[in-house]
Amino acid sequence: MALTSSLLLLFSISFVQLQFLAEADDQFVQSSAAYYPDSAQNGTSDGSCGYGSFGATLNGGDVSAANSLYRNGVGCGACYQVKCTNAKNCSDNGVTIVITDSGASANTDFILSQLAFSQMGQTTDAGTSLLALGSVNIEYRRVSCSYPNKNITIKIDESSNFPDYLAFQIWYQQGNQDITAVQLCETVNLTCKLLNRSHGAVWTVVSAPSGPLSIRMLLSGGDEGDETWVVPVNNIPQQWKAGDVYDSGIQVN
Ligand SMILES: *[C@@H]1O[C@H](CO)[C@@H](O)[C@H](O)[C@H]1NC(C)=O
Ligand SMILES: *[C@@H]1O[C@H](CO)[C@@H](O)[C@H](O)[C@H]1NC(C)=O
Ligand SMILES: *[C@@H]1O[C@H](CO)[C@@H](O)[C@H](O)[C@H]1NC(C)=O
Ligand SMILES: *[C@@H]1O[C@H](CO)[C@@H](O)[C@H](O)[C@H]1NC(C)=O
Ligand SMILES: *[C@H]1O[C@@H](CO)[C@H](O)[C@@H](O)[C@@H]1NC(C)=O
Repeated sequence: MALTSSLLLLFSISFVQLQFLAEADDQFVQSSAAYYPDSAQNGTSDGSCGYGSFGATLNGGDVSAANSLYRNGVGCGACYQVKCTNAKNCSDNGVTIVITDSGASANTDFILSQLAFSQMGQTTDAGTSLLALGSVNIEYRRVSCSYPNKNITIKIDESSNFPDYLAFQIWYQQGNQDITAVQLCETVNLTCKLLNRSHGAVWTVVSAPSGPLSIRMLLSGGDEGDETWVVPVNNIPQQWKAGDVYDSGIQVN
C-alpha cells in the first residue's frame, strides 16, 4: 500500500514536471525567412541593434534581422530556433540565431546571415542548394541563449564621451527573458535612475554621474511571470572609456 502510494506520488511529480517542461517550450510558429544577399558570410556589423562589429561574429555568425520580433529593440539579443520546412534538404533542428538587426523582405520574419541560412540544410551542399532558393518557409520558436564561459558583459559604446555621455550595450545575456528596463546606480550613495533605450541594444545617459557605476537590468517575467532586477557583482569603473568591455560578474539562465 505504502509502496503504491509513493509510486503514485512519484508518478504525479513526473507528470507535473513534464507539463511544466511542455509549457516552458514555446510552440513553433510558421513563417518564412530570407538572407542578407550582399553580406559577408557572417552576420552584419551595421545592424539596428547597434552591436557594431560584435554583431558580425556573435554566435559564430549565426545571427538575423527580425521583423516584428525586433520589438523596437527589446528583441535584440533574443535567440530563436529556425528551421526550414519546405525543402527536402532541411535538417531536423535547423539553426539557433541571435537577433542583431531589424528588417523584413516579402513577409519574412527573419533575414538570416548567409551562414545561418545555409546551416538549416542537412549538409554543406544542402545548405548551398537552400541559398539558391532565396527564401524558404520556416518554423521558429524562442529558445534560451547560451554563452558558455561568458558573464553578462557591458560594452561601452564607441559613441560615448567621458565623463558626460555614456552609451552602452549589454552582451551575452543567457536565457529567454527580455531586458525591459535598465537602472544606472551611483555606488557611493546607491542612487539609481532609469535609463532610456536609445536604439536597439544601446542604453544611454546624457549626463552620467561620476564615480563607480552599477548597471542593473530588469528581466521580463519568465515562466512564473515574475520580473526581477539583476544586480551585477562588478561595477563600471569611475574612469570608464569608450570602447571598453566590462564583465558584470553575473549570468542568468
Ligand atoms: C566570421 O566569424 C568568425 C568567428 O565567429 C571570425 O573568426 C571571422 O573573422 C568572421 N569573418 C568576417 C568576414 O567577419
Ligand atoms: C538537396 O541538396 C542537393 C545537394 O546536396 C541538391 O542537389 C538537391 O537539388 C537538393 N534538393 C532539393 C529538393 O532542394
Ligand atoms: C529618458 O527620456 C525622457 C523622455 O525623452 C527624458 O525626459 C528623460 O530625461 C530621459 N532619461 C534619461 C536618464 O536620460
Ligand atoms: C563571471 O563572474 C564570476 C564572478 O562573479 C567570475 O568568478 C568568473 O570568472 C566570471 N566568468 C568569466 C568567464 O569571466
Ligand atoms: C547621490 O545622490 C544623488 C541624488 O540625491 C545626487 O544627485 C548625487 O550627487 C549623489 N552623489 C554623490 C557622489 O554624493
